[in-house]
Amino acid sequence: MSRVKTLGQFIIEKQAEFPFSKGELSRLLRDIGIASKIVNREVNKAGLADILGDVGEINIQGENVKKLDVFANEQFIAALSVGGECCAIASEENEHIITIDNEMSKNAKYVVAIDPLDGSSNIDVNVSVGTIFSIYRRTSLAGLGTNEDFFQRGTEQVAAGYVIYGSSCMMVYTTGKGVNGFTLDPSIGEFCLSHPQMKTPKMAKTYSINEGNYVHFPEGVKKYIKYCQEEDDATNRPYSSRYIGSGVADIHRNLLTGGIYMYPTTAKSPKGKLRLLYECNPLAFIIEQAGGKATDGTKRIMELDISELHQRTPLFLGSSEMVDMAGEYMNTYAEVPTKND
Ligand code: AHM
Ligand code: MG
Repeated sequence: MSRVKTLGQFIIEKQAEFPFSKGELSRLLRDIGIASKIVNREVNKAGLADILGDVGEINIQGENVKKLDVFANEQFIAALSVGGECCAIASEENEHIITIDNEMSKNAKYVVAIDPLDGSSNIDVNVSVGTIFSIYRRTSLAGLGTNEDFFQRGTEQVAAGYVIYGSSCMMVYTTGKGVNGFTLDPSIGEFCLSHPQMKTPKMAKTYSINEGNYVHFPEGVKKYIKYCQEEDDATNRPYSSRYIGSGVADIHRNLLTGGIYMYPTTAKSPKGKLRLLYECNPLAFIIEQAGGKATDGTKRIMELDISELHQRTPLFLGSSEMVDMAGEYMNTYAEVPTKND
């Protein structure tokens, strides 16, 4: 008897726990899993661009070679459009929502927000990238999905997850009952349950932030970084700095081993860089379900109001005691103006 449990089997088992469930959410998760396998296949070929053809060229199969983030966006939109469970998609790649105008989807229950390829500046250098997704129940009654369907707090998420295209490909998701991770076994083409009920340590010694922006950070962040760097045996400091610039990869590492990821306000991004709808809320849902925390420095990410699809927010996410400590620094130095030191 095989002890391997595939993503498909796991989803069906979970669905059976809800006797009145019609399986729409299960099918939606399955569709996202299928699209991510196709994206993974292309990400794995990224280094072969010179052989297979550069972006904009016609490759040896006679196909137009597309940028991977465009390709990923198209794959997820296609997968979500045919399933009939989703009536609208909000994507980082599209200014406006994409409504799915067919008979089945018009009355679908769910909307999906997605960052199809996060960390895309890392593709050309063979560093892990990821997909982030978030699923809400629509608030409009029927017909085409609307912007308002997406203007819900993160606490209303029905499910959220990410896929990391790394040294192995993993899908990590939650439906609000813990977090489970599945690793793609390329030999059978299936995501297999490898990390059941993931928990993140409450305290750790890794901080992740783009310190190149240091001079423009709020005073509280500067002081917290200095705290992380001080020598103190009792609290295991100095901490280690780990930042690769691919949010899913940095956050996945910190989820497994503990740590804090920060993207505060900077001069270039005075409201923060990351997007609330399809980056921060889903990542916050996952980290909270794993026992961690996510704030904008003071307020819980999942309780922030949203009025724009591409709204940005600062993000402090990870081990609960580290996020609390960073929040204390933010509070203490809230009134101090940022100075270039
Ligand atoms: P993207 O969605 O355009 O890829 O931007 C999001 C990414 C995150 O994955 C990453 O943590 C961050 O932006 C890196 O930004 P920076 O290069 O400013 O440090
Ligand atoms: Mg992104």
